Amino acid sequence: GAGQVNQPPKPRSSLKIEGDHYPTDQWTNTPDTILSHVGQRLYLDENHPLAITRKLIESQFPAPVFGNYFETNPVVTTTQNFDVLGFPPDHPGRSRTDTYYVNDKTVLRTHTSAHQQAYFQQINCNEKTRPEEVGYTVIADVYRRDAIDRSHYPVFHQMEGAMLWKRPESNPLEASQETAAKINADVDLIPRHNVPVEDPNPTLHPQRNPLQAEHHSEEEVGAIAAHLKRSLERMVIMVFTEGNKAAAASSGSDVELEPLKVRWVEAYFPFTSPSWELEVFWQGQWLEILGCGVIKQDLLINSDVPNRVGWAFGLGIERIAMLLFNIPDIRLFWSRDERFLSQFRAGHITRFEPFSKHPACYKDVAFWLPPAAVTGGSSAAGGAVPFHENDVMEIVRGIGGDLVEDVTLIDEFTHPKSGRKSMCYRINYRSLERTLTNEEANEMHDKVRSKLVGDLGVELR
Ligand code: FA5
Ligand code: MG
Repeated sequence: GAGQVNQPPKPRSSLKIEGDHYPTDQWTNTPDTILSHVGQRLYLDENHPLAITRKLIESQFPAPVFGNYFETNPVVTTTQNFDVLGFPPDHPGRSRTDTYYVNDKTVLRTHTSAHQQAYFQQINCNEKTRPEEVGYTVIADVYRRDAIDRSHYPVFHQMEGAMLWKRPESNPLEASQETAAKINADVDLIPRHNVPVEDPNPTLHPQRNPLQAEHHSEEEVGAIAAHLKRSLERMVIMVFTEGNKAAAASSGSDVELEPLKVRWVEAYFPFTSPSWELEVFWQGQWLEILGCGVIKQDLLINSDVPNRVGWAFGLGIERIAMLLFNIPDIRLFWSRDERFLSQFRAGHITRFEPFSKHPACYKDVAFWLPPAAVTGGSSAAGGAVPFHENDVMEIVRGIGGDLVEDVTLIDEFTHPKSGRKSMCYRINYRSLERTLTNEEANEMHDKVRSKLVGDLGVELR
């Protein structure tokens, strides 16, 4: 009943994850609802759409140049997830509002980049036995406190990929023409395509997308960027073509298919420069599917491969699978419903047939922030906690779980006299599997309301 919510959660002295016990502390913010997703390895379940998508992408990054790997344990150190990659101490990604901490030194990885250093070291270790393997892909489950909507889920899957080239041992900058020529020869090996791609910005921009001038020449970076972009464009075009073939087959006639629209956008990551994101136009909007760039040389130097240069990318597998199978809601990937699972078979790309959509149930909650709270800050352990929207998301997720389709801020204002701030969120309660009763939705909503008061100190309006 609703009474339960006001009881403080049982303090846990340790968290058990993949068989290991981790002591908790004031940084711990990983709830059991999140831990229940650990170890499912959906990407190995060969008839699951995430596994089918993994195989398809891996086929674009084949042996002997690439090894295709996976990482089952999501627990990594803050060093691996942030420090090694050059995240500054005040980067918002480090905050407890964005990341699930196991304790102050350990997190659930927020991206597969947490394994970059280990895979670069592996390339170095394998130099004698497998010198031709200079690239890799690695797929894993990743965890983020994030918004709630149809393309965001707190647990999702990323595939990281990277490829390195060897430079001359001495004066690599002086011999950069040679390195660039070698990389350009590899660019020519990637088949061309004729899909127009929007790419309005120059490869390098002195402020927004700088060259690592102390390490790289413009020729080298131009060649690496060309290889990176052509490899990823080809992968996306292949995925989209497979999806369109499936669409044509399932409709049984030659329907007018929406042409593929792709664009490159400048981006920033602490561990690449220059950096980009690739977006695909899907169902009326631009959907970001991956981030990538030229690997920071300092990271390669610290990972036992100082004499190599290269690129890396990280993509959201669910985002690609949604395009491929036409899956409309990211929650479906976790469904055990046979009406979902029975539609997919290893090696086959088919269009998802939605089962009847159950009615939405919208409930609003409006509240005043506590007088001291300000928005937009990041919370540090121990100190006064500023209001952060992700805390609202986490409360809703903890109570509604997969019965919540999305949460949107519909109103926000500051009272002219008191200066207090009011927020109104609209929660859409909708099950993928059945019709929710209004009583059920009300019960969840009441719990959300009291937990907002209890945990965030807001005043309901
Ligand atoms: C990263 O995570 C970088 N590590 C990517 C990278 C790797 C850059 C290597 C450079 C070199 P980003 O936070 O943008 O970047 O996430 C990458 C992709 O994960 C996004 O493009 C998107 O496809 C997917 N993604 C991000 N958040 C979510 C979410 N909550 N639910 C589902 N997919 C998501
Ligand atoms: Mg991004």
